[in-house]
Order: sequence, then C-alpha cells, then structure tokens
Amino acid sequence: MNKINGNLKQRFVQPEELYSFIGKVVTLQGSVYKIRLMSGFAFVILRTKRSMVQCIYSQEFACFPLENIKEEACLILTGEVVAEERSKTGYELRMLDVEVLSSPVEESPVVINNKCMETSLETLLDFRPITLRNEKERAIFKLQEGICRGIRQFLTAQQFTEIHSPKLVYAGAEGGANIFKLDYFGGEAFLAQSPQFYKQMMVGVYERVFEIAPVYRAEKHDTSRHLNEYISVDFEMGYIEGFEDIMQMETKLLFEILEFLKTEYTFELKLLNVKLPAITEIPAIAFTEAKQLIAQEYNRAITDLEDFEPEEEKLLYELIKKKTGSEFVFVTHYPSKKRPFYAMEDQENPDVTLSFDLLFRGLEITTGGQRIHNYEEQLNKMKRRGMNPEAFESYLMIHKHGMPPHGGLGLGLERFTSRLLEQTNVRYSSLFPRDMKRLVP
Ligand code: AMO
Repeated sequence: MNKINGNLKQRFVQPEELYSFIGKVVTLQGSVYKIRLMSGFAFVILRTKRSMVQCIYSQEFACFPLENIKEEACLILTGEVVAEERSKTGYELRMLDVEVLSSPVEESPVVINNKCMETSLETLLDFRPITLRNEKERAIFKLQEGICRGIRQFLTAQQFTEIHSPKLVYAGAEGGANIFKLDYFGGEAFLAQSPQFYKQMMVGVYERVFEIAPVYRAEKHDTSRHLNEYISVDFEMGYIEGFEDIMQMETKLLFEILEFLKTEYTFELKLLNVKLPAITEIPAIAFTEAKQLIAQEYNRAITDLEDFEPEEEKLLYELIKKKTGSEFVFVTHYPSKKRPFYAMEDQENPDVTLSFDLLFRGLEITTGGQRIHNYEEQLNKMKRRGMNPEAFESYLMIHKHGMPPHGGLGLGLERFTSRLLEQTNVRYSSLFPRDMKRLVP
C-alpha cells in the first residue's frame, strides 16, 4: 500500500532562485510565452508562476530542433544558467533539452504575448482563459491577490475574525429591485446582495469580523462600474463610539494595503506602472455640503437631492484633490431615504444617516456606517418603511438578544483595483466578469 506523507517532491528549480544557479545546469517547468527568431538563434520566453524567464535557443547547445516547441507549449526544460547583463534579470537560460508535456492544437485566436493586449474589451473577455496569460493581464490579478492578502494581514492583526456567510438567502439586505430570485426546492430564495445581516449577527459572536466573498446584484444597466457578481470586502465591528471609528479603521486599512503592495508586489506595481495614491489623512465632507460645493464651484444646478450623479463624483474628486491633494474623500451623512433600513439615523437630524461613502479617484468604492442596535428602534424603522418585521425574525434576534453599538463597511474589490490601476472599466479588474450579456467564460 502506498503511504502519503505530505512531502511533495520539489523536482525543479524555482524561477526566483535561478540567480543563485549561474554556471549550473538546472531543470524547470513552464509554458512557452514567446519565441523570437533572431539570426542564428532564438529567444524563448518561458512563463512561470510569477515571472518570465529569458531562454536562448541555439543549435550549438540544444539537442532538439526548435520546431519541437510551440508558443503555449508546456515544458520541462533543462538548461544552463548563464550571466547576461542585457537580460532584465541579469541571467538567461541556455536551452539544452526539453520534454514537451503538451502542445497547442490550434493557433491562438488572439495575440497574447505582446507587451499589452491590443484588443477590445469584448475580445479580451471572450477569450479570457487565454488572454489572462498575458504578462500584464495576469499581473492585475496578482495585485488583486496582494490587496486581499494585505486586508487579511491587517484585519487579522486588529483581531477581526474571518467568516464565510451564506450566499443563498431568504431575504435581501440592501433593498431595491436588484436582487436575483431563484427557485429553492419549490420555494423562493435569493442570491445575497451583501453579507450585511450575517456580519452583524457575527458581531454578537466575535465582536469584530470580516469577509471577502462574491455578492450578487441584478443590475439591469450596462455601465463601466457595475457588475452582476462582484467581490465584496466587508468588515463589521462592535463597541464603536460612532461611525467615524469605521472611517478611521478603513483609512488605516487602505494605508496598510498599499504598504503591503509596496513590499510584496513591487514586480507587478512596476510592470503595470501603478501610481499609488498617498494616504495620510482622508478628508471627510457631509453629503449636502459636498453637493453645494460642487454646484457652486462648477456652476451646476442640483437635480438629484438624494444621491450623486456619476459626473458629480468626478467633479468632487477634482475639487478635493485641488484643495487637499487627496485622491480619496469620505462623504458622510447620506439622506436616510437612500440608505437601507438597518442604517442608524442622526439623532439631531433623522433625515440623514450616520453613514458614509468613500470615493477614490472619482468613484464610490465603499459604503459604510453605524447600524441600529436597539430592538425597538429597528422595529419602528421597519414599520415606518412598510416592511414586515416577521419576515426578518432571524435577523431581529440579534437586536432582541443584546447587541453592542456597531458598524462596518463594504468595499467593492474590483472597483478598488480598477481605480488603483486607473482603468476605464471595472471589468478589467474582474477575472471572469458577469454582466447582463456575459455568463461565459
Ligand atoms: P453598497 O450596496 O453600497 O453597500 O455596496 C458596497 C460597495 O460595493 C461596490 N458595489 C459594486 N461593485 C461592482 N458592481 C456593482 N453592481 C456594485 N454594487 C456595489 C461598491 C460599493 O461602494 N451592506 C452595504 C455595505 C455596508 O454598509 O457595510 C452595501 O452592500 O464599491
């Protein structure tokens, strides 16, 4: 009988260690990213887990014909590491022998090995399984991984517990019509619009919780900032003094994410030429004040009293950047009418909530605020809104059975990534975007 002892054999050299093997013959694995024919030799670029390895093919050293390898073939390659000043890494691999593990059976429908993908967003997404192999395309999602690792590292250090809440739910938390309904064994269920109810429930258990998971919005409009499935970064914390505590925590979180990227993801930051924003302090402005400021400075009429128009978000960004240098701005005290039933109202002015949005480079990336923790207060607000409290019995258990003052936020991972990289469409930062027209791949 075989016994599995957990020791995965490391058969090959890791590309990151190649530098220490100069002068030695090594074996490594990877895919052929690009073959560039020169006179008398060829450059073969090998795509490995994170980096590209420059290899040289020459009949002088190789014991196989170049025709044996094609772009996108998967190889086990044996070669000699030689110092080479002109290579970006300071070395290259002189190809000696290969074992071809698999070879493509069709020509690629789209060129993926140029510096940037020179194609439309549609084509980029249609052929996602292969276009993601482009060096810059995959770097976007490596950076996104870095953002999530930074979040986990910071929040864990702040004693938040990571949770996983259900995505099949009995009711929507965010209101509105953008909820996916499904048949659940003959009954009705929904896809979670957010982990709102569950993260609040879990504050009663752990005091501080967070979750990074997909959520679903049946948005029927096709815009550059809406997806039907996106990754929501949520945290929720108890024993807060006010919603300002949440903004403080988010500011520190963003600062720490950027610091983490600077140390762990320099390769991708450089490759994608990312201009990281400076974060020391983030200005905060009340919603009505922001509306008036935009109207005054840009001589615009205020048409929507309860929300920002996308254009206003961009103008506010310009204005705040000019005045303070910050690329982020918190907008606080949103009108109660526009916020969900769980949002706490300002005691002094119940028309507004103790809530905020964070705008980054002209786009809303976060919504957060303080929640109602008092049972009567929550019940009354639901009744005022014509909701049936009985339908929310399991949620209201937390209010009935003691909850600390608490609040939290939800940050759209794709929106944040996309603004960080200054992309024109949030889909560029979604691995396999879901929108009204796209369910494949
Ligand atoms: P909200 O509905 O504002 O708040 O969503 C929070 C953040 O999620 C992102 N987002 C989206 N990203 C891509 N496509 C969409 N269709 C989309 N909709 C929202 C945005 C937004 O700021 N429960 C509250 C959060 C909280 O108070 O804790 C909520 O979900 O970046």
